[in-house]
Parts: sequence; structure tokens; C-alpha cells
Amino acid sequence: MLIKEIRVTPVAFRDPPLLNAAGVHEPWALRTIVEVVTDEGLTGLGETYGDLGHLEKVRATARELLGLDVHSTNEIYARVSASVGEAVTDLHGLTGVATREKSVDRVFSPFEVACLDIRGKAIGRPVSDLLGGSIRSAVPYSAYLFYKWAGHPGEPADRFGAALDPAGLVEQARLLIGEYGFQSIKLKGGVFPPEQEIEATLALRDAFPNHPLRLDPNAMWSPETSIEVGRALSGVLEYLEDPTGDIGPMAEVAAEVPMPLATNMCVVTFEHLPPAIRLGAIGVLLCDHHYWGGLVRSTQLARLCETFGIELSMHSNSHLGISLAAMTHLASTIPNLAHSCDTHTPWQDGQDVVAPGALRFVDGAVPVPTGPGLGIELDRDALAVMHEQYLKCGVTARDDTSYMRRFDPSFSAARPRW
Ligand code: GKR
Ligand code: MG
Repeated sequence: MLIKEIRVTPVAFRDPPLLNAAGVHEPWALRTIVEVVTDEGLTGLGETYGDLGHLEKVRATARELLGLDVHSTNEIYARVSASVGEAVTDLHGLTGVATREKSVDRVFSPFEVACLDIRGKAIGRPVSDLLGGSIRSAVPYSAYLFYKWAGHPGEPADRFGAALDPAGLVEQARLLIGEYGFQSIKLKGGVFPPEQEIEATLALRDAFPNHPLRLDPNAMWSPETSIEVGRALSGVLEYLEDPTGDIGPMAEVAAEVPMPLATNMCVVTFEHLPPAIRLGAIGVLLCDHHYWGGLVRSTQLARLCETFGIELSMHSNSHLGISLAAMTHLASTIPNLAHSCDTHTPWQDGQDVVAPGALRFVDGAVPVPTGPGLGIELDRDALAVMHEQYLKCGVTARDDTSYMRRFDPSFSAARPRW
């Protein structure tokens, strides 16, 4: 099965004003949809970031993959590696340092997922079977809470409303849990001083005594502040995510707080594992196939983590259904996935390039699609609409900080803030 054609389509979809350490989400979020077509007429789907620097690398690489066999993912990886060039840095800075190795893995990922989709379709088996088979029939996700404005400035309030204090977050949690049935909660912090985020976390604990909770300030705190917050939330959090930046400071904090530390910022590529393991910096790794080099490499990562006693959870950015399907297949096969995965799906509020029906949430979990490949279908009309939105929206790279500065010119995303 040889690759005959690759279509790379950037898309944009509406995103609410979610606050984070970098600033605030812009009205449009970007993704790139990859379609790989074989000489036998099978099409596989992949989804990746939409930032222009990354999109250009994906486009340039696509040309280098024509004629390769969809089973030859080692050869595909080598071609990606040869074509990627220098690392590109994200403007939002929320997913750790950019390295060349990480850039290769990020560009390779959507092609690998699309090839697995094709291979599954060719033999009539789901992608999870190609990864060794599901060990859970549904994958639990967490309610991903954000401080947020009621609406984008100059626009009416969106249906989620404002959440700028503990009561607002508890209400947001009730809405998301009511609609999706989530059984655990993640709060995106790093927005307000730590005392306020501790208060919000305790309010969530009171309102949802049986939901495991985690807090993620995206490295906005010094090691000293992180230790204070960790101690204040003893017995409250299943894990504390990226309280501070870099492996050394994380290890310092890990030694002093009662809960495990998790990361999607200081361990983001294989070369970070040896120092993190040596120093005992993390107890939980948030894997994300979009930058860990696709699905097979993510299962290898999971195995490595198991060897060193590190549990897994899963990271997400704003994404569409191709990503959700791939995340679900992958997560269904990982034994040491000990926590609910992150997803931004509720914030997309039904916008998708995937035809309805294949993906749904039942009690906060997505049943693993059982159809061939990823088990989803591309909605071509939706893809065309979202591509048109991309061409018109004027956003070419996620930049939460510049958007925030339009409303608060003094805003700084420098870390640590507290
Ligand atoms: O969407 O604002 C966001 C998140 O902050 C996201 O960009 C992060 O990468 O969810 C992520 C995280 O866990 O750090
Ligand atoms: Mg995080």
C-alpha cells in the first residue's frame, strides 16, 4: 500500500476566552487535518497543530513521503527527520521547550496516525488492535475547568458564562459534569495568585467530594511557592501538574510535597527522561501522541515509564475528533494509564471535522470506536467550512499572550510569576 497523495488542510474553529498562564485563548483555534491516500484508494486521517511554522513543516514533509509504503513507518520517520530542519517554538510556551527531536516527533505524528488508520481499514480492525488491543472498552476523560471571561471582548456572553472565582468554577464544573458525566476534574491555574487557586480547589473539593482533582499552573510558581501550595492541598489533589519549571526545580518540589508531580512541560521528549528519572522529578507523565511521535512511540514511552514506576495521564490542547479518536485508541491500550485523560472537547461545543456518531461521552468516558482504523469518518462539508474560516480568521499561530495584551497591555507571561 503505497502513499499516492497527501492532503494537508489547515482549519479554524471558534474557541471561548479561556484564561491560562500565557494569556487568553483567541476567538479562533487552529488545527491541521492530514489525509493520506494510497494507490489502493484507502484514505487515512491525522490531526496536528495549526501554527504556521509547524504547518509549513508538515506540508514540506508530505511531499517527501509520496511513494512510501504505509507499513514503513521507520522509513517515514527517517524522511521526516531529514526534512524537518530546525525546531520551531510555540508562541504560547505551554508545552515545554522546542527541540529538534520534539519537532521531528510532532511532524511525524499525524502521518503515523493516518498510516495506522489505513492499515486498520485494510484489514477491517480498529487501530487499538494494531497497538496490541484495548484493555479498557472506554477511556475516561476529566472535566477540564478554566477560569474564563463571559465572552470575548465586544461579543455577547457564550453559553458557558464567566468563571472568575470559586463559585464560577464550581458552576462550570456542574455544567460540564452534567453534560458529559466526567468523574474527575482538572483546574487550569497559573491565572490568579496561588491563594485564590487554593481556595478554588478547596471549593471544588467540597462541591465534588468524590471526584479526583488536579491543578495545573503551567510552571507559574517558584519552587518555594509550589511547596507551600502542595502542602496546603495535602490530601486534596491526585497530582499537582507543572507547579514550577524545569526538571531540577520540579525534583526539589517533588521531595517536599505529599502528592505526585505531573508534567507536560519539563519532560516532553525522550531525551528528558534520563535526568527526570535520576532526580525523581515526576510521578506522572502526561503523554500526548501529537508530540511524542505518534501512537506506537507513545506505547513505547508508556512501557519505559512503567519500568521506572511513573504513572501516565494524557495531555491535550484544543483539538477536534480525529485527535480524540486517536487519543482514545491509544489510551485504551496503556496499562499504566492511572488517571483520566485531559480533553478540550467540551470547549469545541460540537464543532468538528468528524461525522457525528462515532465518538460520544458516556459517564465521562469515550467508548473506543470499534470500526476499522480510527473508526471515524471525515465530514467533508465541515472540513470545507472550517478551512474557509481559517482563510478568513486572520490567525496563523496561537498567541494567547498578544491577545491578552490587547485588553491588558501590562500583562506578562514571564515565569515564575509567584
Ligand atoms: O488550552 O490553555 C490551554 C492549556 O493551557 C493548554 O494549552 C496546555 O497545553 O492543557 C495544557 C496543559 O496541560 O498544560
Ligand atoms: Mg499541563
